[in-house]
Amino acid sequence: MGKHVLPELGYKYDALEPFIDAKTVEIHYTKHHQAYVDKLNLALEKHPELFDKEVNELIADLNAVPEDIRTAVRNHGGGHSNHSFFWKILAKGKEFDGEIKKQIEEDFGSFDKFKEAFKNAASGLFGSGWAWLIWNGEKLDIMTTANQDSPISAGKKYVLGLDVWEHAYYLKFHSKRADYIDAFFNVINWDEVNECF
Ligand code: MN3
Repeated sequence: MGKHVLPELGYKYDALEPFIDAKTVEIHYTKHHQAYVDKLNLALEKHPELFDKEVNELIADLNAVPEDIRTAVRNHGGGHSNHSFFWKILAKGKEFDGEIKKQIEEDFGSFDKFKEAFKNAASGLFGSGWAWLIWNGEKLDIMTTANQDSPISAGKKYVLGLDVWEHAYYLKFHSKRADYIDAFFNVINWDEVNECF
């Protein structure tokens, strides 16, 4: 498949305003995400046969990645994969509906209880990382990962994820991660989450 490239964002930088500001989306996408792509490609040049694999294949089995680039693939491959998913599940004005709504209400009791649990996990995560809604085939659950680690590397399937690195919110929200998490709940693309689910 060749070198990894930044995926299409699919919307304008200001599409998530006022919840997530245009400048943050622009820098996050064109600088941070691009850097993960570039550094992943740089690492893979040492083992060019690995360019045949999709990024999610690489991070699904990190032990199969040569030791000299394993950490780079974990960090930058994880970063590329996580952000590619993250952009897809953001949109304004999507209704909370469908199968995911039923499952969230079944597993958490109500949307508000789910939101509270997700928010607690995301705001309580020490340092940089991600909060995830995981589907194990029977039940939804919340987990967090540090840095750019992906649940895929732990054999888990996610349907929703939130980047809680400071670069995702600091321009607008400064140190108020909880406010950023509240804002995120206004721009979840539930259509896409239902697709993943
Ligand atoms: Mn990020």
